[in-house]
Amino acid sequence: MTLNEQFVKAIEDLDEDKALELTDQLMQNGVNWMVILDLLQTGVKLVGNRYEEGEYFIADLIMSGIIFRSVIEHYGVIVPGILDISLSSDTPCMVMGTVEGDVHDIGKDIFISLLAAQGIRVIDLGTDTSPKVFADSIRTYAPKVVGMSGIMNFAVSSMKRTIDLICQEGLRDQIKIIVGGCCITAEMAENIGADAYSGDLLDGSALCKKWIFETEAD
Ligand code: B12
Repeated sequence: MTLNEQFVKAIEDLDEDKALELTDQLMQNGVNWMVILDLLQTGVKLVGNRYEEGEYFIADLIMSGIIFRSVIEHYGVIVPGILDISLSSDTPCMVMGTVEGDVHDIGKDIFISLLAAQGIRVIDLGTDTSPKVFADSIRTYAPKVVGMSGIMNFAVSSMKRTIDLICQEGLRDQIKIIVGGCCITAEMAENIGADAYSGDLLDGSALCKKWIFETEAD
């Protein structure tokens, strides 16, 4: 079995110690963190499959989330706690949340870390974020961009309700909206009225950066 396969298996088997040990080896071999992220996602998908098959339970899903975070933190990608306050309040900002009904936040947090690393102040609205909280946050923080994350199948309808409310409240012209997460595709994003979808964190963060600094220059 290759090192990559062993790593995926350690995630699937929920063996945190092994996963961290293999993370060190992958890092020593100079493996890029985006590759590690892909491997992690493969591993948690296998955990999800075993959950669907009735072999794993909720506690196992929770454990897979814990291992995911601990590997990423071990690698030094997520910097918990300093995201909102590390940049001054006149730094251009965006707001970002997991949409109503959905509590999955690992993808959102990684995206926020990446944005923060590029000098973008990100207001994290957390999980299960109602359309009203999104709309209120636009009035409160005047962001250039609103980001929405969703992983449950139903999350796309939460995204739509959120965008509809933003339009009804006359706030749509002030912002760009990017959506992501495995509940949604580019076509769906267009249908619900988002400006962009990105399945790729680097492309997504580059787009946010472009939007924020383009509108800054206007
Ligand atoms: C860990 C996990 C949990 C943890 C979450 C911990 C946490 N803090 O997030 C807990 C235990 C809480 C959980 C709960 C539940 N879960 Co769950 N969970 C998972 C699991 C195993 C991994 C998810 C994950 O973190 N993936 C890794 C991250 C990094 O991936 P990601 O979020 O997709 O993000 C990536 C991209 O999508 C993108 N991205 C994400 N957001 C955004 C936003 C933007 C703007 C951009 C540009 C990009 C972007 O960037 C990331 C990196 O590429 C998945 C399995 C799977 N196949 O994914 C099931 C899974 C998602 N869960 C599932 C289910 C059924 C549930 C529960 C209903 C279980 C239950 N009976 O209670 C609850 C739902 C709770 C709720 N209402 O939300 C199903 C969902 C079915 C569906 N599609 O609707 C899955 C697919 C498992 C399965 N195969 O059955 N879960």
